[in-house]
Formats: sequence, C-alpha cells, structure tokens
Amino acid sequence: MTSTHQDIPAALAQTLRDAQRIVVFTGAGVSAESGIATFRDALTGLWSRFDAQALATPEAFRAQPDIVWGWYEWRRAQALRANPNAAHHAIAALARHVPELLVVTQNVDDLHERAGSARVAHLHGSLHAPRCSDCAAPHTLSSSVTEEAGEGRRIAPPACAVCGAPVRPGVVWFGESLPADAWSGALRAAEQCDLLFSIGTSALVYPAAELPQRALAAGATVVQVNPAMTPLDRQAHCNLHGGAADVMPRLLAAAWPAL
Ligand code: BJW
Ligand code: ZN
Repeated sequence: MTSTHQDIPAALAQTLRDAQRIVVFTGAGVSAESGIATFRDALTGLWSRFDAQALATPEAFRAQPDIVWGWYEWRRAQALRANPNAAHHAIAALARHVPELLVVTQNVDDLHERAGSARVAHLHGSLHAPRCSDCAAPHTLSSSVTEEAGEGRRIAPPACAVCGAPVRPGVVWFGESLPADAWSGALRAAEQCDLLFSIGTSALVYPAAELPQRALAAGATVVQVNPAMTPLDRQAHCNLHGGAADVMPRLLAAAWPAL
C-alpha cells in the first residue's frame, strides 16, 4: 500500500487503534523540519568539502580531531537552537493512546525527549554526552556553544579532566558497537511489537536497519514515513510518502478523530 500525502488509509487507522505494542524507529528525517540537517545533508556550505561518512569514524577523529570536534560543535549548536516539531509531538502523543510504545532513534539530538517521549532508546549516542577518548570519563559541556562553532570551523577538543586525553563526541561512529542496552532493548521490542513505524531514515546503516526486518519476520505490520524511496519500500506494508511533521499528526487524527 503506497499513499500520497492526501490520504491515510482507513485500514491503517484501524491497525493503529488496535495496536498493543508499537515501535517508532526514527532517523534524521524526523528532525529535518526542526532545522537539523539530515546526516547525509549535514555537510553543506563550508563543510561541503568533507564526506560525512568519512568524518564519522574513530580514524578521522584520531587524524584530524579539530575538524571532527568542530563539525560536532557546529551540529550541537544547531540542535540546541532547534525545537521539537509536529512529528516529535505526534509521536509523544501516540504513546498516550497505546499500552506500550518505545521510540528507537538513530538521532543524536534530544528532540524526542523534549517533545515528551518518555521511553527513548538512542542507538547512535548523543551530541550532548561527550566522553574521554581514552578513559571514557564523561565530560560536561556548557549548554551554550562558543561563537567559534561556526560553519567549517576547526575547534580543538577539550582535554579530559582525569587523564588529559582529548574528549570525543558521545556518538557511535562507523565500525563501533552500538550501546548494548539500547540495542538489545530495541531488538526485543521490534521482535515483540505488532506495529513498527520507520520514520525519516534512509534505512542504509546497519545494524539499526535490521529492526524493520526483524519486525516483519516476527509478523508485525511495518509502516514507513519518508518523502523519498528507501530500500524498505518494497517490504513495508504501507509507505506514506511525505514529510514526518505533516504525516504523523494526520495519522493520529485519522485514528482518533475526536481528539
Ligand atoms: C525525511 C524528511 C522529512 C528527509 N520527513 N523523512 C551490514 C551490512 C553492511 C554494512 C554493515 C553491516 N553491519 C555493519 C556495517 C557497517 C556500518 C554500516 O552500516 N555501513 C553502511 C553505510 C553500509 N555500520 C557500523 O559500522 C555500525 N557498527 C557496527 O556494525 O558495529 C559492529 C562492527 C564493529 C566493528 C567492525 C564491523 C562491525 C555503527 C553504525 C553507526 C552509525 N553512526 C552514524 C553517525 C552518528 C553520529 C553522527 O550523527 O555524526 O549515525 S552514521 C549516520 O547514519 C548516523 C545516523 O544515525 C545513521 C542513519 O542515518 P539516517 O538517520 O537514516 O539519516 P540519512 O541522512 O541517511 O537519511 C535521512 C532520511 O530522511 C532520508 O531517507 C530522507 O529522505 C528522509 N527525510 N526529510 C521524513 N521531512
Ligand atoms: Zn580521560
């Protein structure tokens, strides 16, 4: 079933009302309408001479810590300025209508929490929880970002207060393991849910992209929300082609019109 932005299928509204356990799996597209660039669009302007996939690695941080730290401070500044959008709010509201709902996000911002979602598993860490690259001691950043954190700026990472090694962003880079608790909780939820939404993700990065597959294999309904096609289009039961901040509130209104 493929839908344009006009219609929410009645059968989907019924599936939503009947669902007991929902997983909402999100990617960068859910924060796009809050003004946070998606991962694969995050290197615009002065950052455009770099390749996001090459910067998001431990090797890049070791070789060019000031470029990588500067990029993450620029993105942290964007996240601090941003507010949750209608998609984050609709997902938080949805949790109040179903017995069990887990948000599993690949995003490193905290917009789901700021919209009021209580159960959020962060598979790829957080922009707001840096740690020592050597001894892993947590490092506290100020809640504002220095004026230095402009587009394309190199910034030297702070030194760890415990051992002096460079502090690194608290995110999961390519080649690194996902946080064990977040990953095992997400897998369990995907295998036990009756409905999984995959929202605003290119579904290219593994192991996160396995979650919709696991849900499908366990017999769940899988619904995708994305303005573009992804590898999941062929398998999802329903593809809602549109922006998340437009589609998610309409989905909620279709299922519970009295609200
Ligand atoms: C909208 C919208 C709107 C726009 N509304 N939608 C199996 C097969 C192949 C490869 C691998 C495999 N297993 C592991 C790998 C290697 C690798 C991998 O997956 N590589 C692929 C590129 C092929 N995976 C790993 O390395 C992972 N670790 C691992 O597997 O550990 C075990 C291991 C250890 C040692 C050796 C080998 C294995 C770790 C992956 C960590 C990914 N981390 C990043 C960076 C985080 C920090 C940061 O943000 O900088 O996470 S990468 C990046 O991709 C980021 C994102 O969370 C993630 C997913 O991206 P996302 O969210 O889908 O964003 P985009 O930009 O791709 O897409 C946005 C979407 O939104 C688009 O579809 C738009 O259309 C849509 N959109 N506006 C709705 N308004
Ligand atoms: Zn240290």
